[in-house]
Amino acid sequence: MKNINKTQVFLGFGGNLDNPYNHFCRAKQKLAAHPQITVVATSPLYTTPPLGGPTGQPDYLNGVMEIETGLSPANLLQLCQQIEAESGRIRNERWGARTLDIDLLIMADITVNTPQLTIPHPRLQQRHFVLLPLNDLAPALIHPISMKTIAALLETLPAAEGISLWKEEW
Ligand code: A4P
Ligand code: MG
Repeated sequence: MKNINKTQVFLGFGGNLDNPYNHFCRAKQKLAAHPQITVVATSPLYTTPPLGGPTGQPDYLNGVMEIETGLSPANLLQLCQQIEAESGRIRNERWGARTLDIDLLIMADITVNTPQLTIPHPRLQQRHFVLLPLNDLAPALIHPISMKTIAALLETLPAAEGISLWKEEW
């Protein structure tokens, strides 16, 4: 049986190189096959204009996945980074174009503040490309620091520009 000591986790997916949809699907298969992970749900996917980073990079594909896991935050980060590396991701500049980025957005009410890992993800409340798909999955989820729901955080942002629904299911 999978998952003794389950923690509910929301992972943010992003990518804008080399057909990111394929990388998302392969990453989902790898996560689902892991003995300590159950994939619970996936959000619709959105195309989103790049935020920050070098000018001229392609639009992103963004989505969110809900999982349950018995892995620690550090071990889950390590696994996500291994999956990113297997997708051919090369890290050269911050916020630069990438095949696959997997961020740990929220892990139940766990907070982590180490040089390698901050949970909840420190920028999630500023970003449509995170909050829109997270709101599709879990509008009533409470952010464990602001204590606001995802729906309430989304309402505080100005209207989204340039984001469009790309695919409902994956
Ligand atoms: N790290 C710390 N906390 C976390 C966490 N909660 N989840 C560390 C994942 N990683 C975390 O990340 C840099 C380091 O952050 C990691 O080594 C890890 O130890 P990275 O994935 O190597 O690089 P990055 O993603 O470029 O950096 P960063 O600062 O995490 O960027 P963001 O904030 O994730 O933003 N525009 C659109 N439209 N869509 C996007 O998906 N993504 C970014 C990246 C910028 N613009 C975007 C998008
Ligand atoms: Mg990242």
